Amino acid sequence: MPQANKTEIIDYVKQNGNILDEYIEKLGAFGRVEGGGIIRPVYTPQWLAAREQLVEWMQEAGLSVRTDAVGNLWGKLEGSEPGKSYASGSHLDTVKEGGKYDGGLGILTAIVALRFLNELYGQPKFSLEAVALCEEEGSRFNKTFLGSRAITGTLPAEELDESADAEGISIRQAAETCGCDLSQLEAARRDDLVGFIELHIEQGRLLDDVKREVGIVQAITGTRHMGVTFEGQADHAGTTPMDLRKDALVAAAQAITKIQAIALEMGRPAVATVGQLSVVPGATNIVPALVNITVDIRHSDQAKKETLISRIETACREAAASQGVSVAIEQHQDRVPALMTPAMINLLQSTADELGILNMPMVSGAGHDSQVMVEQIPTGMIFVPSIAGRSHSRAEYTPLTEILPGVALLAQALYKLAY
Ligand code: HGY
Ligand code: MN
Ligand code: MN
Repeated sequence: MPQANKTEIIDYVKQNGNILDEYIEKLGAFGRVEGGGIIRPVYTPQWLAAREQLVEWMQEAGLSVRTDAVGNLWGKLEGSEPGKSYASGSHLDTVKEGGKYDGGLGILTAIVALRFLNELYGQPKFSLEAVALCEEEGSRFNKTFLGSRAITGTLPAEELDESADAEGISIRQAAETCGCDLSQLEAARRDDLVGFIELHIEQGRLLDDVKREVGIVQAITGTRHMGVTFEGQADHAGTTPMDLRKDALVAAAQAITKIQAIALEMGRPAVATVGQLSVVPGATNIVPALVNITVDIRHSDQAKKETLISRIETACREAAASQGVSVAIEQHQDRVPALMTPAMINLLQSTADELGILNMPMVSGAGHDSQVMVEQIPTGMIFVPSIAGRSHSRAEYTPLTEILPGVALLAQALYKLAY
């Protein structure tokens, strides 16, 4: 068995890694809108077309390709010893007007790493798989991690019918339009996966600030998503005295400023974000009757996350009471902080050191499929820098020169695991 020496992988990645530039540009074109952001929610035509393009690149890499019940796309480099696989990948969907690296880069680097290992060393002992996870962002349905939860057997079938998009289309209906056979949901569970590594952009500015080449993720923050509805009373804007109103929007506005103050007061890494707000009936001359907001609450310490949630819920109730309106709080999703697998952290850390790749331990403020995968599969994450920390924005950017060290680390780690 040829032994991968340190410079071989690095040199090969340097010589051949520019294929990633082409892949990133082409994948980013699926769903690109005026101005440069990408809209590629799961099970949309642009999502399906992007997946078709990945099929081509996986086949060019010498991988055998298949899709599972929820539309995850798998490219496999069959090992000489059947029965267990190591996988690498990330999510194919994007946020609204997102960048071209979030998720997509993890898929492309997995394909390229397997292609390079295949070209350098041929068949591995254990199978290696690149995976395009169908959905992570929750940008179409208010359910997230559909792909990784199907793989870990933590996506209950009823969820496929519980959640609908803005047009009232359920997850099941949308998936079936893309040819998914959801009767096989159980079979999407992968008990033969013995390791998962996700390469992802940092989406923060630490690596860029301190000029480290890669981050070795130790833990991923815990996240709570909730919907808060303030219900007041629609009234005439001209004839209803200020002291007799039940104005749902004033209540929401008070709650929003309190939410920000609470998270600021708790201090980093506490964060809380009101990302969506809708007003009904939503007319200039009508006192707002119904206001919906979404709140994204995160902390890497579970107890502090619970405190943050409880203080924010209290603030919403107090704001509602101050305006004489009612309030309803609905939990959309909750993930506890996830520690990456120590053996995977050690593998990535030691391999980065061996390859002379400047690295540092990091906690992720962003959620990732790895926090789901790690519940059942030894999992590790590699971060590459985000210039100026920009992400979930068309300004998202990472130059190829700052991606390639992560690719070399990924390839060498997978080599150690599977050859
Ligand atoms: O929201 C997140 O942290 C991830 O991008 N889904
Ligand atoms: Mn994202
Ligand atoms: Mn992501």
